[in-house]
Amino acid sequence: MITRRTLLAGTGATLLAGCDSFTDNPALLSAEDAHRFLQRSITGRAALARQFRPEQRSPIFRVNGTANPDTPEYNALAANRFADWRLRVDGLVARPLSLSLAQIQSLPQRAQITRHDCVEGWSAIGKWQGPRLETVLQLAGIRDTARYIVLHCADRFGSTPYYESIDLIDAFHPQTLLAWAMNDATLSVGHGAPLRLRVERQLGYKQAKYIMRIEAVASLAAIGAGKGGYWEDSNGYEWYAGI
Ligand SMILES: Nc1nc2c(c(=O)[nH]1)N[C@H]1C(S)=C(S)[C@@H](COP(=O)(O)O)O[C@H]1N2
Ligand SMILES: [Mo]
Repeated sequence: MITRRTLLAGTGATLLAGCDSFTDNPALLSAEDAHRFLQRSITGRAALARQFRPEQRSPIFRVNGTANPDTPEYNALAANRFADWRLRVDGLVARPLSLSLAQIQSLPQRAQITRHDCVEGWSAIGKWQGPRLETVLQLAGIRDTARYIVLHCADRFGSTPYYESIDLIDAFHPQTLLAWAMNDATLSVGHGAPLRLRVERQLGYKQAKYIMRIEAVASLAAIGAGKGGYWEDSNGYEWYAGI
């Protein structure tokens, strides 16, 4: 009878060459160890970002990237205080949605005070409020073929609208919000009105402002140049910007 132990004993020398320990090669782990290995890897990404006290908020929170989309469509929406704006939720979902700001504000809410880190070398602490992205994705009935969530934004760089994407671990993270309020006030145009993403374990450029559409996809290949985001496609930024 070939047990796991005899199998490993027979092949161990070659299999283990170059490995400091069993855990260097997940393929050699028992089911229980493999489960623990996966659990540990996932726990890292599921961990909460640090949250701060109200008095730790930054007196000045810089506006970065687009400060105002300033397109005719956006200006018309802003002039009416976004009463006519709708968030589209589509792609790999059972029930495509078109949500008003009032509907988004009436969903269960979460608020958190977190630190934003921009790759350009500045950070700021602010309070964000909105429904969890997961709540909206469940409402739309996200399909099990979906692997990524793409955020399509109202502002353009040249002729290209800003876009970003995250995977489902980040999309379902408890601190991943569709924020419509910042520091207890309705989001300003500078900070992404009427709706922006907060994905707190990621760098600044993943925090998409001016969200118009959320698309669930199986692959990023057909989005922009295929690297998952505006800066990823145009400037070689890393798609995974976890911190
Ligand atoms: N739509 C859109 N989202 C965006 C950007 C942008 O230019 N357009 N800039 C990103 C970058 S690089 C940063 S640091 C943050 C800045 O957010 P803030 O203006 O609220 O500080 O938004 C991110 N999200
Ligand atoms: Mo940034």
